[in-house]
Amino acid sequence: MIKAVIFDLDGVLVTTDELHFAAWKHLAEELGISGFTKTDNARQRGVSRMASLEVVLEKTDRKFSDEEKLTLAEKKNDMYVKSLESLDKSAVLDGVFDFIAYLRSSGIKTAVGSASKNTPLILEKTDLADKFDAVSCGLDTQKSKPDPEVFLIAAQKIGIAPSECVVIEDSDAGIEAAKAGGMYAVAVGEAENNSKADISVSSLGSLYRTIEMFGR
Ligand code: B16
Ligand code: MG
Repeated sequence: MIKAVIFDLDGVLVTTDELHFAAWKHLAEELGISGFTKTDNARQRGVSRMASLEVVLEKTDRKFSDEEKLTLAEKKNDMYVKSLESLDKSAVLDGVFDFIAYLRSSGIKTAVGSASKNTPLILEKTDLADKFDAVSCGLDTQKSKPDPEVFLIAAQKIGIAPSECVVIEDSDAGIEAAKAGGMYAVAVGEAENNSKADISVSSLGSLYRTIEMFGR
């Protein structure tokens, strides 16, 4: 029985994945790294800001102290937050508003489970802030995906057992986190080929049927 759906944010609800990529690419170029690609960026999906920075730094022989790494991560975040200034609800992915409305009218709880510490800002700017029963994000957690903490906190906030939650994710780390937390995992977008997911869909549009399949 499915009683809640927990949405990842970046790449599932909104298109901010493109903005993360642009900011990391910019930082990489400033560090003299020219070949920072979408393939590198795919490994940053769902993981924390500091873990994402390591993906960039793997591409240079230069060594950085922990303090310098914090400064670099802050610099990337400043660029990223600047790029969020013009964000509005046009960044919300196709089918999201309709799917959330469907879930809520069916009595299924909704939550966000995102690694991003910018989650409240993004939800506010995209008109999604009042669409969820709870939000769990990088501001709540000590460990990042693939650890299940962010999803377990979301489940706790809405008072639903993990075994009655479905997580929708676009990252391999997120699919792993959902399964480690004892939840159903639906892979979308970039994670579509992840074999650990219970179900893969190309878009949220096909999820109406998916929820029915899980036995509502
Ligand atoms: P921030 P999600 C994740 O969001 C992104 O996919 C990942 O690339 C990013 O490093 C992480 O948030 C932290 O974001 O720097 O804004 O705190 O996919 O878990 O919604
Ligand atoms: Mg994501």
